Amino acid sequence: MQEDVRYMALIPGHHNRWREVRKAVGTGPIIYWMSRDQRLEDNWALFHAWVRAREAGRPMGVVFCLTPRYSLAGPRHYRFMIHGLQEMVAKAQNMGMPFFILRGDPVRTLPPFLEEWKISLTVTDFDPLREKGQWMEAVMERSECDFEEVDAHNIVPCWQASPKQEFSAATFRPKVRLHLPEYMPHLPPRPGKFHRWPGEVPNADLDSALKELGDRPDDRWVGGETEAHRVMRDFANSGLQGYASQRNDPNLNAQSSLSPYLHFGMVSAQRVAVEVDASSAPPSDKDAFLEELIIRRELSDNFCHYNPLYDSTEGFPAWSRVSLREHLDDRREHLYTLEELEAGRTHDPLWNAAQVQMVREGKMHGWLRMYWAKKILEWTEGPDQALRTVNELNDRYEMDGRDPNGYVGAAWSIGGVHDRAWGERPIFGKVRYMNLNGARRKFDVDLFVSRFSDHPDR
Ligand code: FAD
Ligand code: FO1
Repeated sequence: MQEDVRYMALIPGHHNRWREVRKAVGTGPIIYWMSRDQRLEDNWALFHAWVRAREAGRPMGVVFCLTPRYSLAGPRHYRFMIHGLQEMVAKAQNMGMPFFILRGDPVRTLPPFLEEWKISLTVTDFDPLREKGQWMEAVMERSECDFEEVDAHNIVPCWQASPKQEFSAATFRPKVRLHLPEYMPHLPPRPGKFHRWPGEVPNADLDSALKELGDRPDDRWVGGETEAHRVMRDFANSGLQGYASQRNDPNLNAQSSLSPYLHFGMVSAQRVAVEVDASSAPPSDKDAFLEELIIRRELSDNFCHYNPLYDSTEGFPAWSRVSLREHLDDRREHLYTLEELEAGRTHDPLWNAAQVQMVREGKMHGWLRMYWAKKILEWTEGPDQALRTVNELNDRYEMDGRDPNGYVGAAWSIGGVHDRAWGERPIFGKVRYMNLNGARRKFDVDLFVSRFSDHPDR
C-alpha cells in the first residue's frame, strides 16, 4: 500500500504544483479548503489533499466556506455557485468523501472547525487575489495546523511559469510554452478510497442558502460541473470551428461562454485545453482559442500574483502613468455619473447596448469589453475614477467578474498593461484608443444595437 501511495505522489504534473505555506506537527484529519476551484473532477488541490491523507493514513474531507458577501457578487452569481455546490455535495456523498459547508466568513468559521476536528493539514487552492490572501493569513493566525497551497487553476502553476511580473504576452508566452509539455497532458487521477471521518458530517442545508443568497430565477445560467462539461464539449465539438475569424464579431456566437465556469473553477482549464487540442477543428481555430485560454488567462494570474496594486492605477506601467497624468486636464466632451453609466444612458448607442448586454445577460461580448472600458476613461474625470468604475460595473454584473482576468482587462484598457505605447491622443495619452468608426469597420453595429436596446431596469 505504502508503495502505491508514494507512486501517486509522483504522478506526472503533480510535482511543483503545490507549495508548503506552514509546517506544523499534528496527527488529525486533513482537509481541502476549496474556494477558487469548485469542482471534484480534474482538481489538483483535491488530489493533493487525498494523496497527503493516503500517505499519512488519515481521513480527509472538503470544506467550503460560503460567505454571504463576496466582493460585489449578487443573487445571480450566488445562485450559479450554489447550484454547483449542491451538485458537488451529492457527488461527494456517493464517493464517501465528507463535504462540509460552513456558512459565513472563513476567518470566523474555519478556525473553530480546524480546532474542533484537530485538523493536521489544510490544503487550499491558489488564488492571486487579495481576498483569499487575507483569508488565509487570518485563518493561519487563528489556527495551528500545516498549510499547503496547490495551483489547481492554471495549467502551468503560476510560480513555475515565471518568478516575476511579466511585461507582456510576448515575454510570458515562451515561458509558458516551455513548461506545457510537462503539465498539460497529465490530469490528476480521481481520488478513491477514504479513511472514515471521526464523527458525524452535518447536512449541508444548501436549499436555505439558495433561498437567502440566490433567490433570483435565471434561465440563462446554470452552474455546476455537469453543465460546465456540456458547454465545453459542445464548444469543442461544434463551436470551435471559425473561432479565429469570428470571435471578435459581437453579433456572432463564436466565443465559448466558458468564462463563468472557469471563474468559479467548475471546469478545469487543463481539461478544456486537452479537449480543444483533441478536437477536429482547424489548427488555426485551436491555436487562437488556446492563446486566450492559456496565455492570456494565465498572464492575468501572473499580473495579480506579482503586482499587489493590480486594481489601482499605481499598478500601471510607468510610461502610461506618466502619459495619463499629462492628460489629466484635457477637456472631456462628455462626463457621466456611475448611475448614468449603469443605466446605459450615454450618447453612444453601441456603448449603451454593450452595457445592456452585460446587465441583462450577465456577459458582455469580449471585443466590446475593451471598447466599453476605454469609453469610460473618456467620459470620467480621470484614470482613477475610470478604473474604479470599470471594475465596479464589471464585478457587479459580469458572471465571470471578480476575477484576475477582469482586473487585467480593465488595466489593459485604461492603463496599457501588457500593451505598448501608441501615438499621443487627448485624454488617452499614449494608451491605445478605440472609437465607434473602428467598431463599424469590424461588425454590424446597428444590428447589435437593435438587439440590446431595452435596459432591464427601464
Ligand atoms: P472565449 O473567447 O471563449 O475564451 C476562452 C477563455 O479564455 C475565457 O473564458 C477566458 O478564461 C480566457 N480569455 C479570453 N479572453 C481573455 C482575455 N482577454 N484575457 C484573459 N483571459 C481571456 N474575463 C473574465 O474571465 N472575467 C472578467 O471579469 C473579465 N473582464 C474583462 C473586462 C475587460 C474591460 C476586458 C477588456 C476583458 C475582460 N475579460 C474578462 C476577458 C475576456 O473578455 C473574457 O474572458 C471573455 O470575453 C470571456 O468569454 P468566453 O469565455 O466566451 O471567451
Ligand atoms: N469563495 C469562497 O471561498 N466562498 C464564497 O462564498 C465565495 C463566493 C463567491 C461569489 C462570487 C464570486 O465571483 C466568487 C466567490 N468566491 C467565493 C471566490 C472565488 O471562488 C474565487 O476565489 C475568486 O473570485 C478569485 O478567483
